[in-house]
Amino acid sequence: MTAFRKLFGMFAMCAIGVLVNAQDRPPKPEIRPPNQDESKVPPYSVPDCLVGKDGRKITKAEEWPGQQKYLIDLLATHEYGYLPKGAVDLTTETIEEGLMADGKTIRRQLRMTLSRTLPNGSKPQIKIDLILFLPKNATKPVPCFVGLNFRGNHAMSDDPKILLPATWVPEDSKTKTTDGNKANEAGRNQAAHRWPITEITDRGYGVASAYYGDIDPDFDDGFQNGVHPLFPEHAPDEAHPDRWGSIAAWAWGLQRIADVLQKQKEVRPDGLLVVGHSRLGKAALWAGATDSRFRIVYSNNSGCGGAALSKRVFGESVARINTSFPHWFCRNFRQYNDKEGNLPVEQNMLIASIAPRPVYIASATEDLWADPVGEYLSGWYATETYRLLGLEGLPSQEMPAPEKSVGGSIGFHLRVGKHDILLYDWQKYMDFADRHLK
Ligand code: GTR
Repeated sequence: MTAFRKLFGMFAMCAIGVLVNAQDRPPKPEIRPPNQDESKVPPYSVPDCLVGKDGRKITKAEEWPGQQKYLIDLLATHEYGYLPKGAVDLTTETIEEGLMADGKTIRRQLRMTLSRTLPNGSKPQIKIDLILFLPKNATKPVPCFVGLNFRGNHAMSDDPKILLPATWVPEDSKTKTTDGNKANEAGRNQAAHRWPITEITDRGYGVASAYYGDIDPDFDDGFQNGVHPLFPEHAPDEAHPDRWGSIAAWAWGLQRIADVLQKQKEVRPDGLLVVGHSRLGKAALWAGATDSRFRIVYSNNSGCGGAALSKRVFGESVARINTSFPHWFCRNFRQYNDKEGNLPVEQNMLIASIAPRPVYIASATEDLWADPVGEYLSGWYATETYRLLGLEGLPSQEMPAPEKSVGGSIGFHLRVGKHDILLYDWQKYMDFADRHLK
């Protein structure tokens, strides 16, 4: 065969490949271009968190628990999907413990094994590596922040003792992974700016984290890995469009971590503070809404599907998030792609569903993709619920100036800068916890 014919053959094969592939794949949906111009926000109305199933507005605090359950059911059905009901066997072993270089923080690494005997006799299991940092000099159990991390526990600090995740990690500039989605040493310390560990333990708090990929690797594989094999009877499919996606799976994982932390003698069992940044902020909100053991809930730049109102269609939209991340929400949520007006739920309901527990929303000035105004407004539109319960939410409909922390049982600040979680945010989170845990 001449070189020309070889080349032509290869070209023809590629062209056929492209054609076959194009036929296999559903046509790419047209998504509205993202809007980041306040004057182009469409007219919208925010659902009233206090209007019940029967259309009546509740006016008494005693009616709240029923209404709260109703809101959570709506959010599960249309957006996040229900968590599985079945219990798992959970064992924990301490695999490493020591003192951090600061000389005042204890580092404890725990391996959680979650398993479940299925009707067919098989016993799938997964492992989650939990890392816990505690103030060495604490004289009594401490409140403890708990939040998942994006790239592995070893990315939280330069501490060489912190173990690398054994599970799938993305190959990107932050994991510095080049060899088959395996974490390596180069990823150590890459996210340390997000975890000011010594500053946290200095203020008398613990902080616990696990790599979110240990719970559910963040790619669309039809729910084959992570915690999903433990619950085959709860697999999302066309007939069950209200079953969990990955955000709910991460939330479920946070709840299993709470099971473990409540048994650590240095941790105040009533002092678990769930926190998360961005997609993990969405997970923290859903974990907090569905599990009242989380005493305070923190959303850091959680944006669309987190604290930001969907109906403003500002920055990331429902269609865009469902297209980029088809595995995050339940299937029902896709009905609202470019039809936010039809949504029976809104993110103020998510914030309200946490009441009467305190909740804090943090945004950043340059993080327009996450819609800071929409994040603030969901807190504002949840404020009436807190007031019904005799608590203060946010002070007004007007978003405060940057770097001014406001609110009562709903807190808010707008940090100057980019999409991130920084020491400034943590300082406000600890101030808020100081106030509410007294
Ligand atoms: C973006 C996504 C956001 C947010 C962010 C993150 O790509 O559009 O919703 O979750 O990722 O998690 O960093």
